[in-house]
Amino acid sequence: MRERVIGAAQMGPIQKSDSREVVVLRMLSLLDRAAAQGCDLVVYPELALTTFFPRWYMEDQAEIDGWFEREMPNAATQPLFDRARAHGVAISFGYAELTPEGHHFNTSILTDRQGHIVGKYRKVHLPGHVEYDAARDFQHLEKRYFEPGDLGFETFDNEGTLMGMCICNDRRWPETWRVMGLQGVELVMLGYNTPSVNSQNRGEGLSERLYHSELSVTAGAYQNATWAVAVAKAGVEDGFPLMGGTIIVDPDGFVVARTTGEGDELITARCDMDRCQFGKTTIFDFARHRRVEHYGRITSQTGVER
Ligand code: CDT
Repeated sequence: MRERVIGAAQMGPIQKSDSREVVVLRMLSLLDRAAAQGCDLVVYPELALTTFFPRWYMEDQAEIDGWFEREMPNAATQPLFDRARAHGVAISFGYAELTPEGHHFNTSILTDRQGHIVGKYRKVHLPGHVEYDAARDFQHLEKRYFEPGDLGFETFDNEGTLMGMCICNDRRWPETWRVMGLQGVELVMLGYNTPSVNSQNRGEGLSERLYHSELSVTAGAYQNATWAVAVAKAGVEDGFPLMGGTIIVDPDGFVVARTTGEGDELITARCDMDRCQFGKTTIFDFARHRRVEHYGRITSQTGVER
C-alpha cells in the first residue's frame, strides 16, 4: 500500500479588489485544516491568487501584467510555502506566470513536502477568444492574455508517486489524460474556473456544466487508471458565477469525495497509489492493447477532415 492523504482545497470567489495577501490568508487556513486532518498533499484551483481576470477585456499591457506573477514564490506567496514546509505538506496551485523573457502563461506548480518546487505545468488548451465578443453574455479572453503552454504534459516523481498536472479546459480533452497515462501517471491534479452558465448558450446551466466536468474527470481517471483531483474556484466573482463541483476520483473512475458548496471548502481522501496497478495491468495495459497504427489522425490533424 502506498497511501497518500490528499486534500482538495476548493476556494470561494475572489473579487477584483481582493489582494494576493488576503487570498493567501484563506489558502493558509485551508492548509492548516488539511494538515490537521493528516493530508500530505493539498491541491488548490487554477489562478488561485486572483479573480478570474480573463473575463475582463483589457488593452493596457501594464494593467494586464498586474494580474501576473513575475516569480514564484514571491512576497505574497512566501507564507504559503513556509507554512507548507512547516506542516510537511506538498502543495499545488495555479497562477498567471510572466516569465523574465516576457511570456505569459496560465501555470500551475507542484512542491514536495519541504516546499521546493518540483514540477511546473503551463496550460495547453486555452479556451475562449482574443478580441471583445459582443455576442457573448460575458467574456472569456484566455486566448488574449496567455500563450499556449510550452512544457507539454510532464509527470513528476514526487515522494514516490508519479504526478501530473493539467488546468481547467485541459480536462475536457482525452489527449491530456492519455499523454500522462502513457507515462504511467498515478495522480492527476487540476484546478478550474468554470462559469456556471455557458456564455454562448443560456440553456446550458449549472447542472449540465457540473455533469460535463465530472464526466471528463471520471473518464480520464478510469481510462488511464489514475487518481484525479479536480478543484474549483467557485461562487460569484464581481457578479459572475463560477461552479463548484470539486471532486477526488479513484482509478476506477468513481468519485470518493466531493464538495457541497461554492465557498472555501476542504475535502480529503486516503488514496492508495497501488490501486492504479490493476487497471494499468489489465484492461488499460497500453503496451498490450493500444493500436497506434490507427491513431495517426490524433497528432496529424486538428480540425475535422474527411
Ligand atoms: N478556465 C477555463 O478553462 N474555463 C473553461 C470555460 C470554457 S468556456 C469558454 C472550462 O473549460 O471550464
